[in-house]
This record gives sequence, C-alpha cells and structure tokens, in this order.
Amino acid sequence: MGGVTFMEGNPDRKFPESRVLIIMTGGTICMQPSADGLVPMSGFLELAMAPRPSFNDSTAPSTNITAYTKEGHKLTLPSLRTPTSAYCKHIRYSILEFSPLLDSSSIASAGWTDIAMTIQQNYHLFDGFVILHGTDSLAYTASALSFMLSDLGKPVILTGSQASIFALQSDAVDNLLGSLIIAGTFTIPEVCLFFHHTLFRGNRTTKVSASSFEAFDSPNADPLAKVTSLGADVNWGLVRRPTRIAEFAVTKTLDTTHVASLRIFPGIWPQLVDSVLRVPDLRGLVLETFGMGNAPGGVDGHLTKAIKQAVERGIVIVNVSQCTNGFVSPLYAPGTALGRAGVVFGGDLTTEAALTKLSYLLALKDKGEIGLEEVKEMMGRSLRGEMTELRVASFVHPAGSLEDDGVGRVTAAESAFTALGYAISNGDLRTVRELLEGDEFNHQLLKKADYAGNTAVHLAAVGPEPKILREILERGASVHVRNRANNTPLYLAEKMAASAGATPNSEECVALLKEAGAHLWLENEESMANSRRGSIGGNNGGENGNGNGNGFTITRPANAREQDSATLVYLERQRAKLMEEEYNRLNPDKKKSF
Ligand code: ASN
Repeated sequence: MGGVTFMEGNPDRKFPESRVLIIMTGGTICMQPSADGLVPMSGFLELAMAPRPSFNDSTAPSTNITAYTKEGHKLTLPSLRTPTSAYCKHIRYSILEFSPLLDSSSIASAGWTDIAMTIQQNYHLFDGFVILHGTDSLAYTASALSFMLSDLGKPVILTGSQASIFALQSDAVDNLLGSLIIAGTFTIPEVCLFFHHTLFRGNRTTKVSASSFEAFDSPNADPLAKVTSLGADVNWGLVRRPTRIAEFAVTKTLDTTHVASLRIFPGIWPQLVDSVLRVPDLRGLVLETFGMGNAPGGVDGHLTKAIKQAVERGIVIVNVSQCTNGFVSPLYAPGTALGRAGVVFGGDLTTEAALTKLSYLLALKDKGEIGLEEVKEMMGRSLRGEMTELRVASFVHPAGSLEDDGVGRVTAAESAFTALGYAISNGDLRTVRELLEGDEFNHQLLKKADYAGNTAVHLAAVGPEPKILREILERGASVHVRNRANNTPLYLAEKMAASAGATPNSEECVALLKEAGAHLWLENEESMANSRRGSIGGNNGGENGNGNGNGFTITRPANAREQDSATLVYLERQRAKLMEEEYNRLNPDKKKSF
C-alpha cells in the first residue's frame, strides 16, 4: 500500500505538476434540467470546475495547453490545476468535450472508437486520462476500452456520477476529484473505473444500483485502490503491468453488430434460442446461464441441439453466469452438456466483459489476425485481467516481507531495492533476476524509488547492461514514471547517450525504452536539442509557463535542474562505488579507493 507524504509548512514551496486530459462524453455528471428531462450540457470546465476551489488552484492562472482531436487536429485548450495534493503534486488538466454529449444509454461502439482515438492522439502529452461518462453503460465502455487499448502504460480512468455536479447533493465532485488525483499520481497502466471512493479494474465492473452513490461493484475482483482521508491506498499486488516490450496501440473498431446476449429463464422455448442463433450474420452469443453455467435440456434436449448446430455453423457461444458472484464450470450435467455442445466457458467474466471481448476478438478475426479456434481459446483465458486465472503459489523471498514499516526505517524493501540498484549499476543480470523472482515481491521492488525518485527503470536506463533494462521492463515496470526532477527514464537514457560517458549500450537502452512505448516530453526534447548543441545539464524547456510557445505549462520544481544533475552525479558515484567494491572483493590484498 502506498504511503502519503504530507505537504510541509512552506507555502512558497513549488511542487511539480502532472497532466491529465479529461474526455467528456456526457452522462448525468454534466446534466441540467430541460423541458425534456435531464440533458447533458457543454462548458463543464468553466461552469462546474473553475468555480470550485478543489479543482482550481487560485495561485495559478489558467493557461492554454495543447491537445489533439481524435482526427489529429491540434487544439489549444484552457487548463486549470488542482491545489497541491497529499502527494505533493498539482494536477493540471484540460477538458476535451465530445459533441454531441450523450446520455450513456445511447453510446455505441463508434463512441468507444472516438474515446480510444482521442487517447491515442494525446497519449504522449498527458500522464493519464479521465473519461467522464454516464453510468448506465459505463461498465460496457470500460470493458470495451480495456480490450481496445493494448500495452497501455498510463492510467485511463472512467467515472461519472449518479447526480449532476450542479445538484445540491451529488457524488460528482468526489468521483471526479478522486479520478483526477489517481490518474495524475499513480502509474496504474489499466483501464479503470472509479466510483464511490473505489478504483476498480474496468472490465470487472457492473452497475449494481440505479440510484445509490455506491453504484458499481466488481464482484469477482478486489478493488485496485481505495481513496481514504489520507490519500489513496493502491493495492499494487493486483495492478497489471505490461510484460512484453511493445508500444501502446489501439484496436480502432469492435464488431458489436454480430453479437448478442441472451438470458436463459425457466421454461425458455428452445425454438426461441434457435431463432436467435439463426439471426442472419450472427457470429457470437453470450449465454447467461443459471448458477455455475447450467441451462435446461441436458444432453439430448432441444436447446442443447440448437446450440450444438449453431456452434457447428461457426457461431461462438460463451457461457457466463447470471449470478453476480462466482464462475461457470462444467460441474453439473447440464453444464457438461453445454461444454460438449462446444460452448466456451467464460469463467467469472461479467456479461459486459464477455460481450465486448467477443466483439474485440471477432474484429481481430475479421482483420485476419486470428482464426475461429483462437477466438474460442482466447475467450477462455485472461487477456486484460478480465477473468480469474489459477495463480501459481507465491514465492517466499529470503529477505522476508517487503512491506514498508511506515515510519521510514530501512526495511527489507529498502535493502532489497538498494541491492537491486547495485546489481543494475554492476550489470549483474543474474542478481537482478534473483531479486525480482516471485510474484509477491517484484511489483513492490519495481514500484520503489531511491531518494531522487529513480525507479529500477531509471537506474537501468543509464546502466551498463541493456539486458537488465529489458528484464525489468518484461517484468512489468513502467517506462512513464518520473523521478523527483520530473524526468522519465528515457530522458536520462538520452542524456547519458549524449554525454561523454556514452557507450554503444547507451543507445541500445534508448532504443529499448522507445520500443517499450517511452516518449520524450516536449520540454525534454528541447532540453535534448540544447544538450546536442553543447549545453549538457540544462533542462531548460517549458519551465513555469509558456516559454516554449507550444502551450505547455509544466511547472517544474524550482530546483529541477539541480535534481537532474544530482541524479546523474548520484548514478556516477554509485557506479564508482560499485567498481571499488568489486575491485576490492576480487583483490583483497591490494585494496584501493576509487
Ligand atoms: N442516464 C445517465 C447516463 O448513463 C445515468 C447516469 O449517468 N447516472 O448517461
């Protein structure tokens, strides 16, 4: 669980900003009464956020920032920033409003494409994304996006509210503020849904109440985080991270026109099921069955026969449970009969996830990327954490528990991280592997950072051995985390590659980070250009306002430049220390200091 650093007394202290793009699609959150009932209204930034102190830091004027439309047209949007959060950060945000704004009951797969494309166009400009959306179909959109966005490295958080932000009693402010803070603070590289103080994996959610503020649940998966009065408790052990070297990519369209879902009920007429299965061009059906996956009829029943014939015609039929909790399995005879008829068992998939996953896989099949058998095989296993898979028993680390002791003493976690830092700087791949072995611990080590905010990726990015960087990335570490000086691993790697100490491996680290989806921020690009012009060490782009003329307004800590140099000096010292230790270990009789 993440600890919280509270802001210290000095009001003049400057804190870094992270950037979040809010994509407004509509929903009750932005609705106002009209003659036809509640309808979405535009102008959310000015009408709903600017007047509220929790969304508008009075010490920072509104500035314009750059964003892109889903078609790639450049926009200059007004932005605001939050006051300092419990994590010593401001979140600067802008809103891109879709037109028309929708009640989410009217959203369809074209709307999902619009959201996905907007994220793709703006991916390199923001630390995270918040999607404002109506609650009615929110779980469908969250599920759909989780499949459409692959190798995601940044948080995408969907939220909305049960009451309008303009209503006296509303959940809107809490839901929006919590989403903004999480998206701007934590590198949770998943499509999530935030509601009622709780962050869920999006494709596990379902709407459980039409009126309560506690409108969503993920009955088969624990929440990823909880917002408390002290900040946010992230359950990092549950957060999924990409474990292959690949850039963020978007599957633009889903095939929602050839899928359906059907809820079995006692006495359902087999001919009805048969006629649904004979709808022209139907390619996939989600069958909501009783309990653990049972339907009437048994092996020789009419229903089973209709299903078997449909499977033989190439229709993919997925079995999910009507129960909100638990999973389907061919335990009882009726379930076994469905399995023998060729039905795929969807484990603990929600209907929302099953339908959107099927639409996604059928779209991949359409593009010739996978065949029918792969669609069925992939329906039965987890692609984005949407279903529970059997886990391998936990590994017990020799260093014992890696939990923080909460009072800043050197813990097992700290010493393991220090050992990791040494192994990285030493190019010792074997020790790195040993330290990162075991599910229980690697997520904690890979989340850790040193005093300058450098994670294992930052250290490996300037380290001597690109194989170590690859190892760390393949274990799911993020390339997007910034250190205290607001710099990403790629920035440090580029800087190292441009420095006198560069080796061929430095360029390899740069290439590997890019392959894994890392990108330079505009201010970094300018700084690199300056470095190449011979002024290494000056990270002077984009500080405190619009200096670069491109609308970026990253307020960097006053001492950012010093921290950048400090990071490199620290890494150099660390390397020298390691060389000294290694030399003295190998030459106990001729000890030297470096
Ligand atoms: N009908 C609304 C919608 O889904 C419900 C809501 O947002 N609370 O757009």
